[in-house]
Amino acid sequence: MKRYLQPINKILLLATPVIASSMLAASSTQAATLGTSEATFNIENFNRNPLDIRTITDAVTNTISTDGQVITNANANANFNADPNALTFASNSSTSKAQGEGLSYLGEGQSFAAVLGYDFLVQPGETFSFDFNGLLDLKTSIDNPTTENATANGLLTFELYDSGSNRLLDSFSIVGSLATPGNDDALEVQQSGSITLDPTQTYFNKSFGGTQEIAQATVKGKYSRTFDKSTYLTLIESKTNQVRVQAKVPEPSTAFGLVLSCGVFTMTWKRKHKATTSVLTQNS
Ligand SMILES: [Ca+2]
Repeated sequence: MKRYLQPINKILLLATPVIASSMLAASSTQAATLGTSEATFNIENFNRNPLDIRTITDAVTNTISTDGQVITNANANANFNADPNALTFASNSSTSKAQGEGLSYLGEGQSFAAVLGYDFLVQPGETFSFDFNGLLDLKTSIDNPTTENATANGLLTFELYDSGSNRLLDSFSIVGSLATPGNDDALEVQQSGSITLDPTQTYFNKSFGGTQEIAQATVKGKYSRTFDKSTYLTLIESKTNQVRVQAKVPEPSTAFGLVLSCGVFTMTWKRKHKATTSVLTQNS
């Protein structure tokens, strides 16, 4: 990781909120689909300040409709407030939603938000610590499993690296996925030994199977690790949320004919991107 010589005096770094949305409407109104994937994360009570900070946001939507109505929204926000004389905290959120109605359409949304803190300095025998809380919330809903499907995926993670060696020291992640219909459903939490979750304020809720599915995780916890030598630490926290809803006409020949008809086929692609760094890692 890049080392910066001058410590932060006071910086509030806001990634420009990004919003991508698209909507296509056509004649028919039939069965409906819905997919949402949301994540928020807050980090506070840092006992050390970073020497540099970054925030990243990104959002993308894609809609296609040949016979139906589809709406997608993707939003991302991130901020990091580093102040040696006050509270240092970071927070960010990411939301992707898609809903459709009709016989033939596709809607996709993807959002990404991240905060990065570079070079927290910890002296020999000292402890680096912070508190965190966050949630990951996925939902899918369809009416007709033979013609419709909805998926929602989310990944919320933070990692601590030794800035000098780039070695991963600790990590925490919540991974969720829903496929409706389908069995590709999951909600998993992984954490390394320096991370403690508060059991009284950590909840998991999942409902897999059927035409409406849910995967939700609410977490509150603490990171704390003591170092036996002088160490610079880098914190990278990020979240990616993706949704997709789709419906298709049962007869492939009919759908193919519609796609080939340019007068009926419409497509939009909107992308808004704002990043304060080029070091953007994004699931695809
Ligand atoms: Ca499922």
